[in-house]
Amino acid sequence: MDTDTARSVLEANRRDGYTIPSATLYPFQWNWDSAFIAVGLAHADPAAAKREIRTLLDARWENGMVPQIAFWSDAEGYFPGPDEWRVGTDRTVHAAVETSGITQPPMVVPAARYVYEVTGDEAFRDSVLPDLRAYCEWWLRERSDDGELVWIRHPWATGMDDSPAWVGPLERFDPGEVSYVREDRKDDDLADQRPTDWDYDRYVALVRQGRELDWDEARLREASPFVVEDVLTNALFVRACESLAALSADASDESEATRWREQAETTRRALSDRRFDDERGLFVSYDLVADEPLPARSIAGLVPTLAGAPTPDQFDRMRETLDSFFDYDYAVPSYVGPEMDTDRYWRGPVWLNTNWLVERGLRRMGAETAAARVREDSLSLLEREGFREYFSPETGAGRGSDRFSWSAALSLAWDG
Ligand code: 2M8
Repeated sequence: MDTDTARSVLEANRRDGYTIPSATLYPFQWNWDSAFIAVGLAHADPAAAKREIRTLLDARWENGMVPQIAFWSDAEGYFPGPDEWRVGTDRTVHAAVETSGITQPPMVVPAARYVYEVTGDEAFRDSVLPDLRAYCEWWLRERSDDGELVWIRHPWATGMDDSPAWVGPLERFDPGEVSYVREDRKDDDLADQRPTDWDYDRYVALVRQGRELDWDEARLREASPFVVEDVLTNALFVRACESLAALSADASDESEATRWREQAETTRRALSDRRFDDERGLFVSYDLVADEPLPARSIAGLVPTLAGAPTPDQFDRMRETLDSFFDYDYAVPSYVGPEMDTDRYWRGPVWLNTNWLVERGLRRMGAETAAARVREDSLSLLEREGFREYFSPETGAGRGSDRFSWSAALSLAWDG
């Protein structure tokens, strides 16, 4: 793997204390992107890795939420920018910087632990622990009905924006007339690789509902047509709680360590007891508005392996399902099933970040051969196509933007 090029991509995308995902599509700090970037930088440039996490946590809202986007620089020409989100009435009520009004999967907590384990920097650990704790507390306080599983209220918050798993709840709601100008498809070549207008109308309508209700979680829980217990978010929440427990124990805070270890166990068990689809052989998300599961063969359903959630019987079933994901030249497609589109965003292409999560998950379950396949396919895609945003599982062709940060960063982590 070309580590010099990977480093140069990350350096070119670096801004003041953080790294943008892509210079052509995403020119601000993104939540889980920064987490994956920090994992890669932990090896190549530990000081930059620590800064990446610190800057992201500096964007945290007063209530503990770490936002999906922190607009540290001028957002003119980006849609939806701060004028659309209007976070807080005077726009700075919630945080030190303008942000979006949603979060993303809590990868920042395991990433902070990873960076700490590589660097051993206790000052870093002590600086981030209060923010990480506030974030996990926020999930439980604002985003859980039962103290077991957590929910999200926007497809963008899942990180897997146009996954076919979200079609059910999005279909049930009429966004009405939404007028806006998309900035993400100015490059015509991307039209077939980005989410459709049908999806975008609904994304924008949900943003406008959020700002009308002033991002009040209790009111949004009642009013939002999209309230989903996403299995990937919950798996990362388990990892977040485990990571918080490990960092707290390391800082000799035994009561916090016990508390988060227990929470990890509670959420892990709820995933296993309530979110495993035996017929499909993987975990499936749940629509809390319609009160029904969202059965889809999405890669999200494999990520609970990373939380150690499947029982041995469940994992035996998952091995059969894995075959349908491995039945492509390049593993692991983000979705397999009737709505698969091997070139379009989260509807089928292979992504490096979800591959990284699944590879580590399979390893946790002892499935070394399957894990090795995921790692090898990931590295050969990068070798073939460079640091593209996503790849066709059929042909391996690179898709989306080029010089994409987490692809570069994770190649360093796989190397390190
Ligand atoms: C994509 O999502 C953004 C909105 O957050 C977009 O489509 O504009 C997703 O791939 C998401 O997972 C990722 O964090 C983000 C930035 O790379 O892009």
